[in-house]
Amino acid sequence: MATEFFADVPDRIRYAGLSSTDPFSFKVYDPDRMVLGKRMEDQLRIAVCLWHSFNWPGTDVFGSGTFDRPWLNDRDPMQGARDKLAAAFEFLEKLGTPFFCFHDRDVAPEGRTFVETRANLEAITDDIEHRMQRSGKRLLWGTANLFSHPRYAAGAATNPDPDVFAYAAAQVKLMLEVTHRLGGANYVLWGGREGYETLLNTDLAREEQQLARFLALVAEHKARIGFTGTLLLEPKPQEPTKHQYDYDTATVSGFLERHGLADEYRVNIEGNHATLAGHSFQHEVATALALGTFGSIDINRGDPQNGWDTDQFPNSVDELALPMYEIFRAGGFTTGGFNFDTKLRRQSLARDDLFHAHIGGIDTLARGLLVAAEMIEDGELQRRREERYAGWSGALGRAILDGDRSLADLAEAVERDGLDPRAVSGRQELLENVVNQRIWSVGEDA
Ligand code: XLS
Ligand code: NI
Ligand code: NI
Repeated sequence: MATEFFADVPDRIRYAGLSSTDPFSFKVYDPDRMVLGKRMEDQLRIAVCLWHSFNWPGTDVFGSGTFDRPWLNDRDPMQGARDKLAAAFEFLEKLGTPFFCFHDRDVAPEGRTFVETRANLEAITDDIEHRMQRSGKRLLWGTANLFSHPRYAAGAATNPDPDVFAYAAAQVKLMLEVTHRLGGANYVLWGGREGYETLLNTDLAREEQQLARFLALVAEHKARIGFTGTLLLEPKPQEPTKHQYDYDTATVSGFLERHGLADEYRVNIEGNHATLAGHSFQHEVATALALGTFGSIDINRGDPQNGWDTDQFPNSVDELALPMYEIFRAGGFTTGGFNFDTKLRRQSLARDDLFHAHIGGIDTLARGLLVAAEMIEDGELQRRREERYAGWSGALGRAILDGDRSLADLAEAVERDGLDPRAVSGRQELLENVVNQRIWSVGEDA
């Protein structure tokens, strides 16, 4: 495919400001604008995903693909893979964002044997490497697809058959090496089928041990090859399995502690997975930060009217302002970033729809960042939160936390000092007003 695929899209999507009427321009995302001491581009670290955006034909459970993705129908799958990369890099260069993410199977087809599959991936990796060198694009993370092929129907690491465990290990070893070779900033493991359909045929304790062993092997191999990126687990409560083991951030963090893996892994939090787990996106981010496991974000949203992973592009600053406040008040990303793990709607079948979706999502993130920065810089939320806990800096609070008071000591103090604490206002509505005021006022200057 020598010709441009997105021929109707300008060579570069540029910042044009809120008054621009050009749909192929950013209204808020201004890569060089300094926010909280860094360029906006370096704060947001935006990635495009090669699965939903380039390897998915727009199928749903009732119907076939609607999208115009000619490379998916090539009779020579390696030629199709190369054309797909050409289109993806054209997209990345025109969009102008720095990163991309992919699974092994997004970029290279399976062969008849594992040896052939490996050769395919290695050949395509050469191609990716050249394209990265030419374009300056970087790999936010790589991952292995351990869920699509029928061999993984009963899980990968948690499969009842150790041969499947071995196969998954071979696949992750290779993809970790590819990610290392391409200078990936992270490596992700999403436990797509690490879970169960029915407890009638499932040994929970055994499967937990298998999963822990697998993750320990991955961490060992990471050290062996000298990969310095971060290993990330991506929590999700269900879908495709009825119940997935990596249910949410708290579950994953507990699992890591239990198996001595807490220093090796962090989490990749996905907006829509948070809501599927019955949490808010802010809750998942805040929990990861509180537990010291925050790593990266798959940015998307669900639909409040249904309960599955609709992977829609983010479009609400109101929804993103608070999760972003959590991330940036904690200092922002280190190796992580915002990966657009997002799907177009099945009717969005024009080639340029992929641009409009990303442009809108990126502008929403940019605006969310500005709101978060405002809330961090003016410090009102932080000050009010600190005031709420001020008692813990006093003599009694410190003595309790330092372990200097027993239950009996405390009971004695209550009687001796006549303690009679009264409830104080949590000020929720006032705090919500503070947030809304920032959401409404940021950008007024633009
Ligand atoms: C699926 C997951 C998947 C991971 C990568 O729900 O979000 O896309 O991010 O395997
Ligand atoms: Ni994801
Ligand atoms: Ni998802």
